[in-house]
Amino acid sequence: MALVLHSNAGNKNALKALIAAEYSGVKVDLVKDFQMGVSNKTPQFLKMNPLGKVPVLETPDGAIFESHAIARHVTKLKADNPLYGSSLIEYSRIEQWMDFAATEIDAGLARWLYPRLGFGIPFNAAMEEFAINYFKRSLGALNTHLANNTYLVGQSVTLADIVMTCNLYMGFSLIMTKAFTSEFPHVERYFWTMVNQPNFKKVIGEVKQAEAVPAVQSQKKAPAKEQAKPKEAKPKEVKKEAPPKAAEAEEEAPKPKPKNPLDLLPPSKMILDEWKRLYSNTKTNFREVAIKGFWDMYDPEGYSLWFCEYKYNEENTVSFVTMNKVGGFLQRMDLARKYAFGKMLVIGENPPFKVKGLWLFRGQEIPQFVIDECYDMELYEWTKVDISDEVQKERVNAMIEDQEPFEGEALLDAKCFK
Ligand SMILES: N[C@@H](CCC(=O)N[C@@H](CS)C(=O)NCC(=O)O)C(=O)O
Repeated sequence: MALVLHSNAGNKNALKALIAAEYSGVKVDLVKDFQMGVSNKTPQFLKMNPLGKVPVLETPDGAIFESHAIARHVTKLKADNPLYGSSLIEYSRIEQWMDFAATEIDAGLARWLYPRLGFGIPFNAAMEEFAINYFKRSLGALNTHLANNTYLVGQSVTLADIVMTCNLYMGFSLIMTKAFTSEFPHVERYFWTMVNQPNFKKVIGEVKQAEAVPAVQSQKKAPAKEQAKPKEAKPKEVKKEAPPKAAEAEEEAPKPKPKNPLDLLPPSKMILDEWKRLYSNTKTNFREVAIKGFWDMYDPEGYSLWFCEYKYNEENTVSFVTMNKVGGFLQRMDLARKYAFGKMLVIGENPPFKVKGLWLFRGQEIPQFVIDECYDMELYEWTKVDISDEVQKERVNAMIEDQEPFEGEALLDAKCFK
């Protein structure tokens, strides 16, 4: 019998096991046609979990409830699973962060979110203020840890990252707006990096950040459906008279995708793919072939060039964390592949490392959808290149070429977005 997970789809507690299963190569089937409030109240279900809560994992040896226990079980099915680290101290720290994710992040978030959604404790403004401050203290601690660590433990994804990200997911998608999370830039970077990992993306899909804190809704009778469908929940401000929708979102008819305004620009003589091909295929005489080819193709009316510089270079004290940060940025720029080319340099032999880059964008401005969708953009200072200035033009060349030394310093890393 295969492993069967009983839960509604998109439930952040069920996602933990499903993502762990992806990383571990374990097959876990999500039960079909699960109906929250019905399927989990049947006598058969209550035999598996007397509380009637999801998720529950049905195994050939019996059922397991509690999302962390389930995720641990799935992880342990793979011998020497790197999700559990590679030493006792790593294992213990993974457990530490899993507990932190449950007792600080999840519990802290629940004290803020649930009264607004009308679940459990009734809403009270003073209590909310206390809950937010308490939660911010936990997020602050997490942010401090992530300032110098790409992952919670060690140098790759562990079960702690899976659990933490799933708990943060409910917050990011339902109540933690950009205005709130910008106080915790390392948590932001961490969260968006995690949800964009292929094994996460496969399970969670596209994640959108809440645009507004949900309005206070009237108290629900049963305090149990709070997390029924965080994935489909509407993060937008709900009108007072509207029926509560956070947990039971209806299916919406798919809207036609609006055209990207960049596709409506007058055609350009510069074919971005041609430039990307030339860049990739030039192995020798880079200046004479690729750089010259770039300026021959460059269309200053259809495209613009931008320098960027990381605003918090003093924080770049660990080489691999800095390189991962830049790698995450390029991953998140994926949405702009049709409209952009970029070079990112990590500069210096010793910390703190400087991160500087050059970007070519379709149009005369940095595309608005890139600013809106890729939160890294605001971590950089952006300056439009003045191509009539030979000094700036030469700086463009040096960046495209990964010229070393760059501005008198060695390069630790150079990454290309193409
Ligand atoms: N600590 C449990 C929490 C489980 C939980 O609260 N599940 C909610 C949905 S996410 C539920 O099933 N509520 C239904 C109910 O309370 O009847 C875990 O991590 O699995």
